This record gives sequence, structure tokens and C-alpha cells, in this order.
Amino acid sequence: MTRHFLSFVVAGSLLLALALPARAASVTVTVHGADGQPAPNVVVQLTPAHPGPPRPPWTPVVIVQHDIHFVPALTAVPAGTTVRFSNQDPYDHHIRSEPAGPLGNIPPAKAFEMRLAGASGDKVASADVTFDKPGILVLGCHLHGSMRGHVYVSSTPWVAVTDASGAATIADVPDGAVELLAWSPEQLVDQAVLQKQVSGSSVILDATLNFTPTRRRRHS
Ligand SMILES: [Cu+2]
Repeated sequence: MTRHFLSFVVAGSLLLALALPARAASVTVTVHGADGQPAPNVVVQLTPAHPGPPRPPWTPVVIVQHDIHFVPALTAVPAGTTVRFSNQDPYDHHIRSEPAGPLGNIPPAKAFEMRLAGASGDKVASADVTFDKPGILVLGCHLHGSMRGHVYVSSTPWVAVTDASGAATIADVPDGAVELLAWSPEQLVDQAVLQKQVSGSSVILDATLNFTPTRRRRHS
């Protein structure tokens, strides 16, 4: 074979690789506590070795203030996502970001505060915050000390929160090696990064937390 023919073959294969869509899977991650029980309200984040082209930002993502609670209490979004805060209570909330972590010493991924007027009739006050860099933050309210929420800002678009059965499904995960990282607002120590493999159309991965979460009733 001539060198010319070889480079033709190489170029041809490259073109083919670019033209074919990378295979992707729907991945369900099941998370358990150290006690073996399903763990709801845990963030799972996948970082594929071959992420492919950038994904469009998520929109819209809404966190409502209802009954002096943030709903949902835990929100996970990819960095770059704009979150709309919407006050459905008939009284004001003064929402602010607070440091996170067991010692409260992790600066919020995004520092902000804003006052949202109480809803009257169908008039609901809303404001948008764009979470541009990965990290975590606690949501609080100047006016209601009991209000607590968490936002996890992911470095990848493959992120979700486990449901009541401790499972989260993430669509369109590129095939190949992935790193799986879990995060719980209750954890004292970071979870280990797990090395997993994704292939086929439907994949189930599992993770076990390094602690046993408390069984709190979920506000809905
Ligand atoms: Cu409030």
C-alpha cells in the first residue's frame, strides 16, 4: 500500500467517525445508604470520558417558595443553567445563598440575595439566577430562618436527583467509561468517585454512600 492510500484510509475513517452519532444510553443510577436502604434526595453526576459536543443549557428550571419551603428542596443543574425563583406564598421571602458543607465553610457556587414580594391573586414575583460555575450552595431566607434548600451545580449535563426509591435516570449518556459521583446535602465527607462503564441502550449503575442518611419526611 502506498503512503497516499494509507492517508486516504485514515482520513476516510476519521470522516466516518465524525459522521456517525456516538452511541448513547439511558442510565439509571440506584443509590443506597451505608445501611443498604435506598437513598432518596441524592445527586448523581456522570462524567463520560468522551462527552461529545456541548449540550444546550437546561431551561427552564424553577424553584418555588411554597409554605415557607424551597420546592424542590434539592435541585441539581449543569453549570450555565438559569434557575427561576418564584414566590407562591402570600408574603415576602428574602432569598440568599449561604455557604455549604458540614462546617459551613464551602463558599456558595454563586453568591446572591434578592427579595421576592408575596403573591397576590395570579401575580407571582419571580427572579432568575444563572449558576455559571460548578459547586454547591445552600439556599436560605433572611425572613424565615427555617427555610433551607440546596442547589448542586454540576460540571457536566449528566446529573439528576434520586427519587423516593433511591433511583435517578439520566438520558443520552455517551458510551464508554464514566465517572460516577454522588453528593448528599447530609454528607460529612465527599463520596468516592466510582469508575463505571456505559454500553448498550439501557444501563443500571449503583453507588453506596459512605454514611446512612436520616429518614426525613419529604416536603412536597
Ligand atoms: Cu422567607
